[in-house]
Amino acid sequence: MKTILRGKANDVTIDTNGPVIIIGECINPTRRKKLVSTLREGNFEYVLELAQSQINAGADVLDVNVGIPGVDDVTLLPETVLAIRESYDIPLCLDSPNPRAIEAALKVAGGKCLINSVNGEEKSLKALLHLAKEYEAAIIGLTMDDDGITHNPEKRLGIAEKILERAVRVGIREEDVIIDPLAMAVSTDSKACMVTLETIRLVHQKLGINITMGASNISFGLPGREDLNSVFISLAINNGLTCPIANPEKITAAVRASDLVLGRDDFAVRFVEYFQSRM
Ligand code: THG
Repeated sequence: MKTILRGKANDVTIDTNGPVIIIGECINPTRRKKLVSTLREGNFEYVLELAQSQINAGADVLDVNVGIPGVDDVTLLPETVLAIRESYDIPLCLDSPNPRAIEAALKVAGGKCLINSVNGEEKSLKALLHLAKEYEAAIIGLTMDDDGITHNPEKRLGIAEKILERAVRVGIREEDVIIDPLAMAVSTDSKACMVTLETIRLVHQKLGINITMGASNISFGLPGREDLNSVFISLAINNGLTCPIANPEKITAAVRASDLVLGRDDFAVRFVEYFQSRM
Protein backbone atom coordinates (compact mmCIF):
# COMPACT_ATOMS: atom_id res chain seq x y z
CA MET A 1 0.00 0.00 0.00
CA LYS A 2 1.35 3.42 -0.97
CA THR A 3 0.49 6.83 0.49
CA ILE A 4 1.67 9.70 -1.71
CA LEU A 5 2.24 13.13 -0.15
CA ARG A 6 3.23 16.21 -2.15
CA GLY A 7 4.72 19.64 -1.77
CA LYS A 8 4.10 21.82 -4.82
CA ALA A 9 5.98 19.58 -7.25
CA ASN A 10 8.03 17.23 -5.12
CA ASP A 11 6.33 14.05 -3.91
CA VAL A 12 7.14 11.45 -1.30
CA THR A 13 5.78 7.90 -1.31
CA ILE A 14 5.21 6.10 1.98
CA ASP A 15 5.19 2.41 1.07
CA THR A 16 4.20 -0.34 3.48
CA ASN A 17 7.11 -2.33 2.02
CA GLY A 18 9.56 0.41 3.01
CA PRO A 19 11.96 2.10 3.08
CA VAL A 20 10.95 4.04 6.19
CA ILE A 21 9.96 7.68 5.69
CA ILE A 22 10.95 10.16 8.41
CA ILE A 23 8.52 12.91 9.47
CA GLY A 24 10.67 15.55 11.22
CA GLU A 25 9.19 16.53 14.61
CA CYS A 26 11.30 19.58 15.50
CA ILE A 27 8.94 22.38 14.42
CA ASN A 28 7.12 21.94 17.72
CA PRO A 29 7.29 24.44 20.63
CA THR A 30 7.28 21.72 23.33
CA ARG A 31 10.32 22.63 25.46
CA ARG A 32 11.85 24.74 22.68
CA LYS A 33 12.03 28.22 24.19
CA LYS A 34 13.63 29.83 21.14
CA LEU A 35 10.83 28.56 18.88
CA VAL A 36 8.19 29.90 21.28
CA SER A 37 9.77 33.36 21.49
CA THR A 38 10.48 33.73 17.76
CA LEU A 39 7.00 32.53 16.78
CA ARG A 40 5.42 34.95 19.25
CA GLU A 41 7.27 37.76 17.42
CA GLY A 42 6.07 36.47 14.03
CA ASN A 43 9.70 35.78 13.11
CA PHE A 44 10.05 32.59 11.02
CA GLU A 45 13.84 32.52 10.59
CA TYR A 46 14.30 29.88 13.28
CA VAL A 47 11.48 27.75 11.81
CA LEU A 48 13.35 27.81 8.50
CA GLU A 49 16.60 26.82 10.24
CA LEU A 50 14.78 23.87 11.83
CA ALA A 51 13.38 22.93 8.41
CA GLN A 52 16.85 23.00 6.82
CA SER A 53 18.61 21.07 9.57
CA GLN A 54 15.94 18.37 9.55
CA ILE A 55 16.08 18.03 5.74
CA ASN A 56 19.88 17.75 5.93
CA ALA A 57 19.54 15.03 8.56
CA GLY A 58 17.14 12.91 6.51
CA ALA A 59 13.58 14.23 7.01
CA ASP A 60 11.25 13.41 4.07
CA VAL A 61 8.20 15.24 5.49
CA LEU A 62 8.01 18.03 8.10
CA ASP A 63 5.54 18.03 10.99
CA VAL A 64 4.40 21.60 11.70
CA ASN A 65 3.06 22.23 15.21
CA VAL A 66 2.84 25.81 16.51
CA GLY A 67 0.70 25.21 19.61
CA ILE A 68 1.68 27.99 22.03
CA PRO A 69 -0.55 28.93 24.98
CA GLY A 70 -2.38 32.18 24.27
CA VAL A 71 -1.51 32.24 20.54
CA ASP A 72 -4.24 31.68 17.94
CA ASP A 73 -3.00 28.89 15.69
CA VAL A 74 -5.80 29.55 13.19
CA THR A 75 -3.56 32.46 12.15
CA LEU A 76 -0.13 31.17 13.13
CA LEU A 77 -0.28 27.70 11.54
CA PRO A 78 -1.03 28.97 7.99
CA GLU A 79 1.55 31.77 8.40
CA THR A 80 4.18 29.22 9.37
CA VAL A 81 3.21 26.93 6.49
CA LEU A 82 3.53 29.84 4.04
CA ALA A 83 6.95 30.76 5.41
CA ILE A 84 8.18 27.17 4.97
CA ARG A 85 6.61 26.96 1.49
CA GLU A 86 8.53 30.02 0.27
CA SER A 87 11.79 28.12 0.75
CA TYR A 88 11.06 24.39 0.81
CA ASP A 89 8.98 22.14 -1.42
CA ILE A 90 8.73 19.31 1.11
CA PRO A 91 5.40 17.65 2.01
CA LEU A 92 3.93 18.89 5.31
CA CYS A 93 2.21 17.19 8.21
CA LEU A 94 -0.18 19.73 9.79
CA ASP A 95 -0.18 19.08 13.54
CA SER A 96 -2.94 20.78 15.53
CA PRO A 97 -5.85 19.72 17.74
CA ASN A 98 -7.85 22.59 16.20
CA PRO A 99 -9.76 21.69 12.99
CA ARG A 100 -10.04 25.40 12.11
CA ALA A 101 -6.27 25.78 12.21
CA ILE A 102 -5.90 22.65 10.05
CA GLU A 103 -8.36 24.03 7.50
CA ALA A 104 -6.67 27.44 7.41
CA ALA A 105 -3.32 25.72 6.81
CA LEU A 106 -4.73 23.38 4.13
CA LYS A 107 -6.01 26.45 2.26
CA VAL A 108 -2.50 27.87 1.82
CA ALA A 109 -0.30 24.77 1.76
CA GLY A 110 -1.05 23.40 -1.71
CA GLY A 111 0.15 19.95 -2.71
CA LYS A 112 -1.04 17.01 -0.66
CA CYS A 113 -0.64 17.35 3.10
CA LEU A 114 -0.99 14.95 5.97
CA ILE A 115 -3.57 15.99 8.61
CA ASN A 116 -2.25 15.30 12.14
CA SER A 117 -4.61 14.17 13.46
CA VAL A 118 -8.04 12.60 13.44
CA ASN A 119 -9.11 10.16 16.16
CA GLY A 120 -12.03 7.83 16.77
CA GLU A 121 -14.08 10.43 18.66
CA GLU A 122 -17.30 11.29 16.87
CA LYS A 123 -16.52 15.00 17.13
CA SER A 124 -13.12 14.52 15.46
CA LEU A 125 -14.41 12.31 12.64
CA LYS A 126 -17.20 14.80 11.88
CA ALA A 127 -14.90 17.82 11.88
CA LEU A 128 -11.97 16.44 9.92
CA LEU A 129 -12.90 13.68 7.47
CA HIS A 130 -14.77 16.01 5.13
CA LEU A 131 -11.85 18.45 5.25
CA ALA A 132 -9.44 15.71 4.21
CA LYS A 133 -11.75 14.80 1.34
CA GLU A 134 -12.25 18.41 0.25
CA TYR A 135 -8.54 19.29 0.27
CA GLU A 136 -7.38 15.85 -0.94
CA ALA A 137 -5.24 15.38 2.13
CA ALA A 138 -4.15 12.16 3.83
CA ILE A 139 -4.92 11.68 7.53
CA ILE A 140 -3.26 10.29 10.63
CA GLY A 141 -5.82 8.38 12.71
CA LEU A 142 -4.98 8.15 16.43
CA THR A 143 -6.24 4.94 18.04
CA MET A 144 -8.25 6.62 20.80
CA ASP A 145 -11.95 7.46 20.93
CA ASP A 146 -14.79 8.81 23.09
CA ASP A 147 -13.84 6.27 25.79
CA GLY A 148 -10.29 7.68 25.92
CA ILE A 149 -7.12 5.63 25.58
CA THR A 150 -7.31 1.86 25.96
CA HIS A 151 -4.31 -0.30 26.87
CA ASN A 152 -5.70 -3.24 24.92
CA PRO A 153 -4.05 -3.64 21.48
CA GLU A 154 -7.12 -5.42 19.99
CA LYS A 155 -9.26 -2.46 21.04
CA ARG A 156 -6.78 -0.01 19.50
CA LEU A 157 -7.00 -2.08 16.30
CA GLY A 158 -10.81 -1.81 16.53
CA ILE A 159 -10.55 2.01 16.65
CA ALA A 160 -8.17 1.95 13.66
CA GLU A 161 -10.72 -0.15 11.74
CA LYS A 162 -13.49 2.29 12.62
CA ILE A 163 -11.48 5.33 11.48
CA LEU A 164 -10.57 3.59 8.22
CA GLU A 165 -14.18 2.58 7.57
CA ARG A 166 -15.52 6.08 8.27
CA ALA A 167 -12.83 7.65 6.07
CA VAL A 168 -13.58 5.34 3.15
CA ARG A 169 -17.31 6.09 3.58
CA VAL A 170 -16.72 9.82 2.87
CA GLY A 171 -14.59 9.01 -0.17
CA ILE A 172 -11.06 9.09 1.26
CA ARG A 173 -8.90 6.38 -0.26
CA GLU A 174 -7.75 3.58 2.02
CA GLU A 175 -4.12 4.35 1.27
CA ASP A 176 -4.61 7.92 2.52
CA VAL A 177 -5.29 6.72 6.07
CA ILE A 178 -2.20 6.31 8.26
CA ILE A 179 -2.69 4.83 11.70
CA ASP A 180 -1.01 6.04 14.91
CA PRO A 181 -0.95 3.22 17.50
CA LEU A 182 -0.10 5.76 20.29
CA ALA A 183 3.40 5.79 21.71
CA MET A 184 3.47 6.83 25.36
CA ALA A 185 6.00 7.30 28.15
CA VAL A 186 7.45 3.98 29.32
CA SER A 187 8.73 5.61 32.53
CA THR A 188 5.22 5.76 33.96
CA ASP A 189 3.83 2.57 32.39
CA SER A 190 6.23 -0.33 31.93
CA LYS A 191 3.92 -2.03 29.40
CA ALA A 192 3.37 1.10 27.28
CA CYS A 193 5.88 0.16 24.55
CA MET A 194 4.65 -3.44 24.35
CA VAL A 195 1.06 -2.27 23.84
CA THR A 196 2.23 0.03 21.02
CA LEU A 197 4.35 -2.69 19.38
CA GLU A 198 1.50 -5.20 19.49
CA THR A 199 -0.94 -2.62 18.06
CA ILE A 200 1.50 -1.97 15.20
CA ARG A 201 1.74 -5.70 14.49
CA LEU A 202 -2.06 -6.08 14.43
CA VAL A 203 -2.72 -3.00 12.26
CA HIS A 204 0.01 -4.08 9.83
CA GLN A 205 -1.26 -7.65 9.63
CA LYS A 206 -5.02 -6.99 9.52
CA LEU A 207 -5.25 -3.65 7.68
CA GLY A 208 -1.97 -3.53 5.73
CA ILE A 209 -1.88 0.28 5.77
CA ASN A 210 0.85 2.75 6.69
CA ILE A 211 1.69 3.36 10.34
CA THR A 212 3.20 6.39 12.11
CA MET A 213 3.84 7.33 15.77
CA GLY A 214 5.47 10.05 17.84
CA ALA A 215 8.54 7.93 18.48
CA SER A 216 10.16 10.28 21.02
CA ASN A 217 7.16 10.21 23.35
CA ILE A 218 8.26 6.94 24.94
CA SER A 219 11.42 8.37 26.51
CA PHE A 220 9.96 11.43 28.28
CA GLY A 221 11.43 11.74 31.75
CA LEU A 222 14.31 9.30 31.19
CA PRO A 223 18.05 9.59 30.52
CA GLY A 224 19.54 7.96 27.43
CA ARG A 225 16.62 9.05 25.31
CA GLU A 226 18.45 8.57 22.02
CA ASP A 227 19.40 4.99 22.79
CA LEU A 228 15.94 4.13 24.04
CA ASN A 229 14.24 5.75 21.04
CA SER A 230 16.57 3.94 18.61
CA VAL A 231 15.88 0.51 20.09
CA PHE A 232 12.14 1.13 20.14
CA ILE A 233 12.04 2.41 16.59
CA SER A 234 13.86 -0.64 15.26
CA LEU A 235 11.43 -3.01 16.96
CA ALA A 236 8.49 -0.93 15.72
CA ILE A 237 9.82 -0.91 12.14
CA ASN A 238 10.12 -4.69 12.29
CA ASN A 239 6.42 -4.84 13.29
CA GLY A 240 5.20 -2.52 10.51
CA LEU A 241 5.95 1.11 11.42
CA THR A 242 6.58 2.98 8.14
CA CYS A 243 6.63 6.74 8.83
CA PRO A 244 7.69 7.74 12.37
CA ILE A 245 7.46 11.32 13.60
CA ALA A 246 10.87 11.85 15.20
CA ASN A 247 13.96 14.05 15.37
CA PRO A 248 15.92 13.14 12.22
CA GLU A 249 19.19 14.37 13.72
CA LYS A 250 18.84 11.66 16.33
CA ILE A 251 16.91 8.86 14.63
CA THR A 252 18.01 8.59 10.98
CA ALA A 253 20.98 6.31 11.75
CA ALA A 254 18.72 3.77 13.51
CA VAL A 255 16.15 4.03 10.71
CA ARG A 256 18.73 3.44 7.96
CA ALA A 257 20.22 0.57 10.00
CA SER A 258 16.76 -1.01 10.41
CA ASP A 259 16.03 -0.81 6.67
CA LEU A 260 19.41 -2.37 5.92
CA VAL A 261 18.97 -5.21 8.43
CA LEU A 262 15.45 -5.88 7.09
CA GLY A 263 16.75 -6.36 3.55
CA ARG A 264 15.33 -3.14 2.11
CA ASP A 265 18.57 -1.40 1.19
CA ASP A 266 20.36 -3.16 -1.66
CA PHE A 267 24.15 -2.88 -1.43
CA ALA A 268 23.66 -0.68 1.67
CA VAL A 269 23.40 2.34 -0.64
CA ARG A 270 21.16 4.49 1.58
CA PHE A 271 22.98 3.43 4.75
CA VAL A 272 26.39 4.37 3.38
CA GLU A 273 25.08 7.59 1.79
CA TYR A 274 23.70 8.70 5.14
CA PHE A 275 26.99 8.24 6.96
CA GLN A 276 28.95 9.87 4.13
CA SER A 277 26.63 12.89 4.23
CA ARG A 278 27.35 13.26 7.96
CA MET A 279 31.15 13.35 7.60
N1 THG B 1 1.44 11.29 17.33
C1 THG B 1 1.15 12.16 16.35
N2 THG B 1 1.62 13.42 16.33
C2 THG B 1 2.40 13.87 17.36
C3 THG B 1 2.73 13.01 18.41
C4 THG B 1 2.23 11.68 18.38
N3 THG B 1 2.87 15.16 17.36
C5 THG B 1 3.54 15.70 18.52
C6 THG B 1 4.37 14.62 19.21
N4 THG B 1 3.55 13.45 19.43
C7 THG B 1 5.56 14.27 18.35
N5 THG B 1 6.47 15.36 18.34
C8 THG B 1 7.42 15.55 19.34
C9 THG B 1 8.17 16.71 19.31
C10 THG B 1 9.18 16.91 20.24
C11 THG B 1 9.42 15.95 21.21
C12 THG B 1 8.67 14.80 21.24
C13 THG B 1 7.66 14.59 20.31
C14 THG B 1 10.51 16.11 22.19
N6 THG B 1 11.09 17.32 22.34
C15 THG B 1 12.21 17.56 23.22
C16 THG B 1 11.79 17.43 24.67
O1 THG B 1 10.62 17.53 24.99
O2 THG B 1 12.67 17.22 25.51
C17 THG B 1 12.75 18.94 23.01
C18 THG B 1 13.30 19.16 21.63
C19 THG B 1 14.63 18.47 21.38
O3 THG B 1 15.64 18.95 21.91
O4 THG B 1 14.63 17.48 20.60
O5 THG B 1 10.91 15.19 22.86
O6 THG B 1 2.47 10.86 19.27
N7 THG B 1 0.38 11.72 15.32
